[in-house]
Amino acid sequence: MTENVTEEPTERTLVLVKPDGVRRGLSGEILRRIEAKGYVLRAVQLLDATTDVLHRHYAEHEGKPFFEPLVEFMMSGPVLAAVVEGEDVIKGFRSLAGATNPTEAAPGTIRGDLGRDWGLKVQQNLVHGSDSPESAAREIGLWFPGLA
Ligand code: IDP
Repeated sequence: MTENVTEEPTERTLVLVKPDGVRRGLSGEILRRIEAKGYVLRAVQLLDATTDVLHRHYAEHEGKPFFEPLVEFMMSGPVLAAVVEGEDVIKGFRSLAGATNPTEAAPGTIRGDLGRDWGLKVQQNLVHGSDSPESAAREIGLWFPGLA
């Protein structure tokens, strides 16, 4: 007798360690938390983000007061981009990351434990994680154009 097991395809998300995280030497700690949770790193690269990629990445925020300062901040130093794989990883990584504002992020989360509110126009909140399967596909294509 054969078991009828249907396997869900594994989900992928796009994670960024923003320039504040790279600058503060937290990339390793952030990747450690991702791997400790059981997620798999499929691709990782350190790069200087271009204005074109950032305008497309943050297109939904265009026109908001923090948009241009955010793009400028994201170009203030190297960014670590990663494709992370695992079951429900899109939702799961956002749980690991915590709330957008580091002051409000719960202890135990990346932003809650390691982030702080610098009182600037942009929340320097260490990480980005895709918010839906559609965003993940779009963002992975943007940051890793060669990845199948
Ligand atoms: P998320 O990164 O938690 O998904 P989003 O609302 O998608 O949050 O915003 C993208 C990024 O824009 C945030 O991570 C943060 O760096 C910045 N941001 C969002 N809202 C504000 C704001 O009200 N003031 C300043 N910066 C903001």
